[in-house]
Amino acid sequence: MKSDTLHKSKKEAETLKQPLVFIDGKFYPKSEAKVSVFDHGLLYGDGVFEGIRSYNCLVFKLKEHLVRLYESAHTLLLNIPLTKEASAKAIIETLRVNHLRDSYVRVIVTRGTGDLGLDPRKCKKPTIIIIADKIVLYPESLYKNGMDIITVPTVRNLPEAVNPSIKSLNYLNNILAKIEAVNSGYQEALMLNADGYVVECTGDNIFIVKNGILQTPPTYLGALKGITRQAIMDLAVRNDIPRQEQVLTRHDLFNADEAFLTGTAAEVIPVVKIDGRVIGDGKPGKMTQKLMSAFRDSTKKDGVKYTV
Ligand code: PXG
Repeated sequence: MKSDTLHKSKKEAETLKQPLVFIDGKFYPKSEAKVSVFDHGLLYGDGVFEGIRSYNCLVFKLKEHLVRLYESAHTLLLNIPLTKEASAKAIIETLRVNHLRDSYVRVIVTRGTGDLGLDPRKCKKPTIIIIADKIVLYPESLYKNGMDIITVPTVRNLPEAVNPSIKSLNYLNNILAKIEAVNSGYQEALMLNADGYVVECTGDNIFIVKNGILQTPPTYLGALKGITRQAIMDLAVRNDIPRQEQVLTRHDLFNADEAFLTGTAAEVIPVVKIDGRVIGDGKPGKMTQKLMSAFRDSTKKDGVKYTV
């Protein structure tokens, strides 16, 4: 009996130390945070998600992330049973209960529990999950020295099939590309569309600098409308940097003066080699460094404040 009690209190203590995960309005310790095996998010990847960062108690671009989440869900005819305001409150509450000043928040909305069979009408209520944790995607040295990336054979999903603007739970297209890069000894994959134009990487948008002009592929070619991508475009405006959306080929990339990737998880990371071709002088470029620093400054100032 005694050891049972001891065991229980030890377990309780361990449970208390765990991160708390929001599921459908309640908080559960990580080990208890579970969804049904009949959830269509698991069975079919039927759902949407967002990755959001907070910096020193400021949630970066919260409104923009929520707009994209609700737009992705709208296209899937997935009715999120919370207003955007209520979702924002739930995100902030998740950060607060976990006492996280700097965090990576994953918001997931699945079609919900149904049965076997694709028909989404079987799922009566979407599942809403919010995880607040930390994420370190790449080592600091890559931010200092730049990345070496490779083009992979898997092309980005056709916008006419699964539009890459939908941030859906179905990330196999990106995962296949990531596997191909990793199998070849690279950390990140450059993805082309079915016409051979550059679109993006597996979890990041791509930019180049050519003759002082900042360029990124238009999203209609098949890229996600990245929130960090837009933040960089806005910073370019504020810093009088000429910028444009431009259809780009690998040749354009190989002959760029600078290149970098942007994403919530990766933030802004320089690229110094693509498919063995050295970009510029092989070091993170001046404009890249300027934008990296402007981006870092903006994460310290812009955002929705919370207290822990
Ligand atoms: N393209 C794709 C395909 C993405 O998944 C971005 C671009 C950048 O978008 P934002 O809005 O974040 O600037 C993303 C988002 C990961 C991870 O673990 C990556 C993303 C999201 C969540 C997790 O690598 N990238």
